Amino acid sequence: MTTRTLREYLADPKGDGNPAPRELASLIEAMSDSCRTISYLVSRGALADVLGSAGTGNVQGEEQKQLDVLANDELMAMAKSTGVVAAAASEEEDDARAITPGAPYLLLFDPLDGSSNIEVNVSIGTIFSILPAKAGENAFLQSGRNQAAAGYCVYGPQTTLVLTLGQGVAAFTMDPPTGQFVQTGANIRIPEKTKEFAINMSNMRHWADPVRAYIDECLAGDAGPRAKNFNMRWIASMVADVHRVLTRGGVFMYPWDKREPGKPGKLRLMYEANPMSLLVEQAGGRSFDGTQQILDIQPTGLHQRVSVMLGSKEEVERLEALHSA
Ligand code: AHM
Ligand code: MG
Repeated sequence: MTTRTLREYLADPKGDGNPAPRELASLIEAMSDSCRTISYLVSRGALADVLGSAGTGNVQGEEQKQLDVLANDELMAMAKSTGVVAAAASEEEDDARAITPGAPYLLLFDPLDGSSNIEVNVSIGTIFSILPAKAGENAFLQSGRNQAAAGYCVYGPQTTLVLTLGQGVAAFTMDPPTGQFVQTGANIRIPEKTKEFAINMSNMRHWADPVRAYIDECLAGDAGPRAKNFNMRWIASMVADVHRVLTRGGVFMYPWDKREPGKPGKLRLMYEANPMSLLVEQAGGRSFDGTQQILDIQPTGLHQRVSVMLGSKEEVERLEALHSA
């Protein structure tokens, strides 16, 4: 395995001698610096007195944890310090913030995904999406295909940054003694076939028929139409569940359900589903919202929600077939 640092990777990501665009590389490096800071806070937990509620709510009506707020503040300060972010948007803030007029990029993030896992010491992460800057109040409402880069950092047994610049997926593990992100994965590919699904089964009675049909097929095992036994995992941190899918295959779902029929799903398009979908597609997988590929969605709102089914190609294609039956 290569021992390139993230900086060395960004100097030649395709191995053809050409560096990533300079301002994009500086933003991604700054993002990795913030992830190191957040990782440190997460790892100290109660010792740093950062666990528990912040006593506030976000635009989604969700309770904010202290770490949600600290991670958000860290990333907003970073966006300002780089000088290459025209505006930034966060799951934790109602509106996008104007940062550096005329700068080339828009930055979107979920500062700490999987917040319900903070207190129980289970993996959580930061998800980010970088779009080219545009003028006007709808500058952020670009389809996921426009992303210049996307990635996440998972704070688990290791702190791992997974990144795409739109030409393959690479992974970098933070080396605690030095704080350096060192490349530990190149050209990551999701296995096309899999026997593992991830969905919150407690919502089964609320699912739409095609999702129910798909899970019924999986549960039927080798006697059923899929003729194989499936395993199930649900971490309840999208970052950690998607990291497993990228690592060993599988399908991750948070589909629309009947609990609140007017709500398209739980997860957010711009800073959760889009960056994860770009990573998954770049790794040879697919991502679907029940109607179309997630990256093809024309966004209508910064915090819009979306139904998510993503991962191994064969499984997502089966879900697509069931949705068009
Ligand atoms: P969050 O951004 O408020 O943390 O919510 C998103 C998380 C995802 O990481 C995860 O897949 C999902 O919510 C878990 O939801 P549930 O608790 O319904 O299983
Ligand atoms: Mg979140």
